Amino acid sequence: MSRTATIERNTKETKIKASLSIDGAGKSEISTGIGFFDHMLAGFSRHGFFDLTLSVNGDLDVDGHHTVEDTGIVLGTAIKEALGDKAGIKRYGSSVLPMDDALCLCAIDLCGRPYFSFDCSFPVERVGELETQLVREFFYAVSYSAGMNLHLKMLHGENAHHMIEAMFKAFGKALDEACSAEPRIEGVLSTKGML
Ligand SMILES: [Mn+2]
Repeated sequence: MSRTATIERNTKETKIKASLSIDGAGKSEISTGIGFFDHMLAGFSRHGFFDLTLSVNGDLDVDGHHTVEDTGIVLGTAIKEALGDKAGIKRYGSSVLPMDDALCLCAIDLCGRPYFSFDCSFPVERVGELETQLVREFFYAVSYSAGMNLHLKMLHGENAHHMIEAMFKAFGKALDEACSAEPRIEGVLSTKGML
């Protein structure tokens, strides 16, 4: 059974098409109109071994908010759809990822309930065309759309490019672990019997 999802979402603010394969090779084709955001999503894909095709046409004449938030909604929805009933997966995943001065912790529980914790403040307002305050909006949208507990904590960081990149890569690696198979599990890993 292939763990893939294709999502199309159109509003007056954004038009988004996305295809995600959980069991990929880390290949991506990403165009959001925000170069630095593309670079971050490619890092998520590469280091989590997710194949991701993503085309976003958003109202960047307003600002980047709708584009980044709606991309998070679509990615979270794709993760949820692709995972299906989550039988046989580890469910929990975590990563502490360094990138030079930056050190980011990411912990995930694919429990079906959204919970979001974000402990990070950036030293600058934007990196390239991406407003740094939108990073939180993106991951918040991913967490509630996928129905996951998501904790992100910057343990150290000075350079915002490194900090954000470490965060996206840590998220990719933690999610890869949470989605991966655990052969000792029969059914889903929950005493309730469902995730
Ligand atoms: Mn970089």
